[in-house]
Amino acid sequence: MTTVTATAHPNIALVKYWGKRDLPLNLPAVPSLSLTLDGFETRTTVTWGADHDVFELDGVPADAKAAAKVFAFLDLIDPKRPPCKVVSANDFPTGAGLASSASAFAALALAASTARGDDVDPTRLSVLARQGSGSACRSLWGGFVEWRAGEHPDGVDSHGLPLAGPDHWDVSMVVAVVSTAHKPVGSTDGMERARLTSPLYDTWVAQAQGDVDVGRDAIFARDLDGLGRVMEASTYKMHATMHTSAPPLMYWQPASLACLHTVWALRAGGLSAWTTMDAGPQVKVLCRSADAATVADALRPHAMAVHMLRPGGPARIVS
Ligand code: 2P0
Repeated sequence: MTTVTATAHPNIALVKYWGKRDLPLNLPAVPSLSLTLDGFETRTTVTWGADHDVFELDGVPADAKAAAKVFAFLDLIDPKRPPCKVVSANDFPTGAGLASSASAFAALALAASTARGDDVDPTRLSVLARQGSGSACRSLWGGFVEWRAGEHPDGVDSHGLPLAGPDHWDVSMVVAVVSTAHKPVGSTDGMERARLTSPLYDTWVAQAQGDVDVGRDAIFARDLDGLGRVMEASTYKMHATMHTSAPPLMYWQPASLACLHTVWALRAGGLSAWTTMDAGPQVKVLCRSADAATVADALRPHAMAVHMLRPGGPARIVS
């Protein structure tokens, strides 16, 4: 019996992942770029060899669906594994569009593989974490990460690649939390709905590689306006595939829209601040760290909570 605790941070996509070419393996239809964030964290303890399978999430026994997902993931690591105990906690809202599944499966991949005594090379763990939740493959690394779509049918070339560490660029992501309700439609179902029904889906897929190429160059050049422009373009093309799905899928709430217009008004006044949204109502704003407090003050009247987050580090073992 071995017990290991690992932590990982969520990541927010700068160029988005939305759509799968292989559902069971979480192989993406599009490449993506992300920023791993400090401040929010998942902490997961795995005991490899327990009396029976147990999964506790945020201090209580997890529901059957979440538990089944976690134990199926441990079966990928070892189909003949012993019963395991997994205790995981997020210090931010779970399942509300704040990338909790990304940090969750990155921390779980690292803790469980270490507890089993496996090789914990981050690229190998990234391939593994992707099978738990696609975006988790980007949370093994800190800073700016690319996830290439890959070509192999088994997904061996579909994993994160570190582009630049957290100290590369002094930017912040200001996160306006407008609702902590669990999302009504999960990302996997939303992506499939868009793939199967949105008339915009093929255009979305066709333009993604170009957006990643522009975004990567902007990251290397520390060009905030360039990165912000392509991040907003990717964000609203992705949401357009959701809005034009049948039935339509809209994660936005009235407060989300108020936040977007607030940021665009700041930008009209000369501040370089750029919006993004994921599969939930929260609004995230990329800006220089020196401008984060100004952005946060402007968003506060519309939000339940506002967080100013800097680039974060990689998933790591803590004990
Ligand atoms: C992203 N999202 O790139 C995009 C933008 C949400 C919108 O990755 O089905 O939880 O487990 O692979 O990774 C959320 O999707 O989905 C996500 P699965 P995941 O961050």
